[in-house]
Amino acid sequence: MSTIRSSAATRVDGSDRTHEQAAPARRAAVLGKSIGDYLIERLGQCGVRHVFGIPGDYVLSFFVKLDASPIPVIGCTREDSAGFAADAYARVNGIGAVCVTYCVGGLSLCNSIAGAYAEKSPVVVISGAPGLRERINNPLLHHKVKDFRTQYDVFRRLCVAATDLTDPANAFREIDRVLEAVVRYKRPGYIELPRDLVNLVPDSVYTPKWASPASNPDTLAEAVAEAGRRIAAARSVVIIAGVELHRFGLQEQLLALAEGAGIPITTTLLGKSVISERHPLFAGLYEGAMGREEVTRFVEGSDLVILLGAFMTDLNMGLFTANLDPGKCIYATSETLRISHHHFQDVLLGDFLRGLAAAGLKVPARPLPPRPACADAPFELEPERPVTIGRLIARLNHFLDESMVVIAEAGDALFGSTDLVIHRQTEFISPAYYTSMGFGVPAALGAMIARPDLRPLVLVGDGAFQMTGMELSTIVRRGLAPIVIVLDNKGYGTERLLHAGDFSFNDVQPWHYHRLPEVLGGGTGYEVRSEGQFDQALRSAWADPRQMSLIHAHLARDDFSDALHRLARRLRTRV
Ligand SMILES: Cc1ncc(C[n+]2csc(CCOP(=O)(O)OP(=O)(O)O)c2C)c(N)n1
Ligand SMILES: [Mg+2]
Repeated sequence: MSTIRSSAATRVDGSDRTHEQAAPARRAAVLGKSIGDYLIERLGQCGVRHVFGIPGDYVLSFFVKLDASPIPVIGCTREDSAGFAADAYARVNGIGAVCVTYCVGGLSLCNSIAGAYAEKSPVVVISGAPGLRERINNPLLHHKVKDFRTQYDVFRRLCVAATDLTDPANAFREIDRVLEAVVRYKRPGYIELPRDLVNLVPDSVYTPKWASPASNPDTLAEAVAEAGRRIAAARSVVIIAGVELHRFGLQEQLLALAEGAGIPITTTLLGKSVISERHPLFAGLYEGAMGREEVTRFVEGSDLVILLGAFMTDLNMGLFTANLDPGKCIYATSETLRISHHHFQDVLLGDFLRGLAAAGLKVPARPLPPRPACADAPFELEPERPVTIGRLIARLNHFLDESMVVIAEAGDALFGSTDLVIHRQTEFISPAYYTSMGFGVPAALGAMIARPDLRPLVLVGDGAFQMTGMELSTIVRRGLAPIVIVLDNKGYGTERLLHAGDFSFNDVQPWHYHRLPEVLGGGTGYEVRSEGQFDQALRSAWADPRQMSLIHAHLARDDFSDALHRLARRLRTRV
């Protein structure tokens, strides 16, 4: 029996295969397998190696099956956290999964899965449900909301594909349809599994078909030729690289094109770290008028801007202050290809990149914009000076190394870290478009389960930490060792800056965050107020890779990063 190749696993092991191709067809017929076993087998073939979640009676028999399978369950403290963990796992591993019980678990997942949809993270959601035989005469079973389809109706809206398995005869086909869409579109998919179907063996024979998307060769050739002519004719060319290059595993193709032709690369905020920020062609983070002026001028003054896998979101494009004339843009994503005002269909992003890289293009060299001052300037520690977000980031710039992954929460953790210099690809994980608070700590769990060799450095605001920071409990239980920095500015700093006035709704209870390890039964806490203390804590945390470190950094209530000041200036007029 041939098997579906794990497209996710290929990227993790560093091979040059991309995620763009869906797994190839498995032709052997399936007979005598239960629906639960089939789902587990297909998850594994798609590259899922762990499932995050919390059990419940409607999903218990499937959990028991998972427990006996090569795909262990990583139990979490809350379902939304499990969703964030699965999302980060998917970003690192190529695909992730979360498994919960009906409605009380599933509906708690909505926000995390909405974020995964918005930011293209391929997460498979599996929910238990009342058995089909239990539903006759519409009884009031526990966890039911309105009718038995309520949760399915919600997830249909949040996912690229959804199924509530109500007919054993087509269950295998439905499972494949959802998984295929998740792999192909890099968006979440939903599979609702009634509890009396888990061990049921359908009596029909099923022959899997797994369609692989392909470019139309003539359209591809025309698109590559037109783009090639424009690149060859331009005097100044720049690439804006977006997050899809990471999701589809196309970083090598990007580098082949950029290095071959000598084209400088900027990235969007969501695409930050899609290439190493130490690469000689890296020209900075492009965020329209919200970003650094030198980078904005460099991009907007170019004759030709090549946007690759970039979402035109408000935060990516500096609240739409980006000044990009479509007439001088090539805009290629997994969903669309536009060269100036010409639109092309049926051209895969990877094929387009490979075609351009093979065209032997060369563009005139030009000086790149200077890097942010804090990236290269030596950091002069001022031991007595109170910690500020700007100086904390500058210190971290000299601390990051190849083994670390930076996870930045929504809030000034994200905006401040736009000035971090990321050494490698995939090293910066953040909900930089959907910007849900609560992502950071659970994401550290997900990233470490996916890649135990990576050490997350989590930057999280005090407000966000109070939402899902208790996922540290799972981190301690599993003996994982992220370094978590709680940026304690005594409340919702971002909101404070957006609207003049001192409102108590922006305050949070000041916790003794550094004392949490005592409650959790593991890890070390550090409380820091000065640069000297921060430096010491960072060094001790780094030297202790066996357990979680929690650094509680006191900041002034009115301390904000430069990037947040720039954002607030733009946004204040709207809120
Ligand atoms: C789940 C969620 N609720 C509310 C918001 C709106 N919001 C954006 S930033 C922010 C404040 C964040 O506070 P904190 O985590 O302490 O970070 P800081 O802004 O202080 O750096 C809020 C409430 C959000 N983005 N996500
Ligand atoms: Mg705060």
